[in-house]
Amino acid sequence: MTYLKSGLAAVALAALLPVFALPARAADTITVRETYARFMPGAMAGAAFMVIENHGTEDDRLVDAASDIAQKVELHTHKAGADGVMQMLHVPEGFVIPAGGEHSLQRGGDHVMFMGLNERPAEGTSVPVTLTFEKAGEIVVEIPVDNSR
Ligand SMILES: [Cu+2]
Repeated sequence: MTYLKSGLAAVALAALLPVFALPARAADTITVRETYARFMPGAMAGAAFMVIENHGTEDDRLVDAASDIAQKVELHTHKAGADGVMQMLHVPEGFVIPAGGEHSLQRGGDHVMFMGLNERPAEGTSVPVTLTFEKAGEIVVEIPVDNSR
């Protein structure tokens, strides 16, 4: 019983600590929904998609993404090159999330790119990703792996 209690206390503490570490504004202004990630066979890379809502009164900007699952994580977009072929581009300045609005990361458009996967995440699991916003700070999201989308 003592073991169970201390175990629960440890779990509760672990659950609370990251929340305290986050700026309060993150939870107040930014909400992330409809997350999913795809990891295609044959490539040690993948991408994550989501809708980011900004409930604040000022525009914010997604400026970085990080995860332990890959050696490199970047904010990317798709753009037609001079030859009309769609190319992926790194967007170091990130994506504006308009005040009172939302911005979608979606197939064929803006996305979070994972390069150099440490191992391929299994279908049905989830991958932790830390999103960094210019004003709201860091938000950790668990993104479900769904290769069927
Ligand atoms: Cu990409």
